[in-house]
Amino acid sequence: MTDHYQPLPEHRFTFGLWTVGSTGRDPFGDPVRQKLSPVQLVHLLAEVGAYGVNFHDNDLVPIDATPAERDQIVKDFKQALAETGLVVPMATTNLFFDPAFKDGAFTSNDAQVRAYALQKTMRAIDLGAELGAGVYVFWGGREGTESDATKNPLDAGKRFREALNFLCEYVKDQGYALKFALEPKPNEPRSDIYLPTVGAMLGFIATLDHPEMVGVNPEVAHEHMAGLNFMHAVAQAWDAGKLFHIDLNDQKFGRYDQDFRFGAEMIKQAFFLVRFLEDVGYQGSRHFDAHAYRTGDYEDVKAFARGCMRTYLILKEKAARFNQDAEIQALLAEVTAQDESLSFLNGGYSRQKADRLKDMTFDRVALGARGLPYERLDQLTVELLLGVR
Ligand code: GLT
Ligand code: MN
Ligand code: MN
Repeated sequence: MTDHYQPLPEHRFTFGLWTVGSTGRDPFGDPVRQKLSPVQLVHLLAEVGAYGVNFHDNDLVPIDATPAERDQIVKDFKQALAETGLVVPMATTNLFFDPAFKDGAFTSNDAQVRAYALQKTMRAIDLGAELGAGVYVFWGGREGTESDATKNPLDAGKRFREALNFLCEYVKDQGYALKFALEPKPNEPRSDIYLPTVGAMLGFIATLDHPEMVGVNPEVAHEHMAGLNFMHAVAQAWDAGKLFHIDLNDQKFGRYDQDFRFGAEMIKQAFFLVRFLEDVGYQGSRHFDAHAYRTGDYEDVKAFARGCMRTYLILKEKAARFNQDAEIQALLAEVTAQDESLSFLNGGYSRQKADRLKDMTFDRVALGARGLPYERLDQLTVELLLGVR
């Protein structure tokens, strides 16, 4: 029997080395799983059917590795990729773990730290480019404050802008085919992180020297931490031509960064997200930035990874069903029907149109009295998701 939900390369399912490689360490407890090497993780991902693997510089090459160690690690990693057929669509820099970055990297008050962060990122970009990455992510986990007595947000914004402008020029100078994707998060590990939402990042990108090279990497959990509708944020990024990458996972509102398996918590939101991505024809990676429960062993980690992809594919099938459901589509056609008498407003402003519109009379009371069948529409959606439709 064929499995409809089998992951295939065309689905572009990717995982970070840090995701399936999470040992379950948290602020309250030690690791519960043995650390696997990058090569072992590539084989694990191949076994579960992933298409690609992403990494931070130090997921692959330890921060204190010698050049000879680096070369050996990269060689072994490339061999594992060749053996399994996995690719590296995205790479990033770890600018949050080392104590040097305790007060930020590009936005640190310390000029030495900022320069070191730039140097570390250039080297990590070289590594990403060497392994074929087309997208380079920036998650500024430490770019923020506990107290606003410590840093001026205008200085921080200026420093962050200068760093990105410098790195865009570096990429152009090297001739790399690499685009940047900025990943917002409202807080954790800092009390407040600068540029906390997708909307904030989009506004910031417009102020860069090469905005065409820079987009966003929205993450489900990060918008949910801020209590926001993730699909709306993704839609805004898409509309701006800036959806360069996406981090899929799940999260309860109002919690710390839980990074749960995709679809583990908010099925309805996950459904509308998948439907959006599939309907608009998003071609980028479906990257799962999540990790298995701390209670699991590596068999459960595989179940977690398979679960992320399987839920995505089930929701994709549900989205196709939603789009073909006659009753749902009839209701949608009813509520979105065009009014031909207003078609003169199409195609933008003219003085004549404005005058004509000003002369019209609207029956405000009748407009307000119109019933909208949204309860029916939503219940049909829920029934479809619950599998009785
Ligand atoms: C870290 C963070 C993620 C980012 C990763 C990329 S690292 O796990 O929580 O959201 O996407 O730097
Ligand atoms: Mn997260
Ligand atoms: Mn992420």
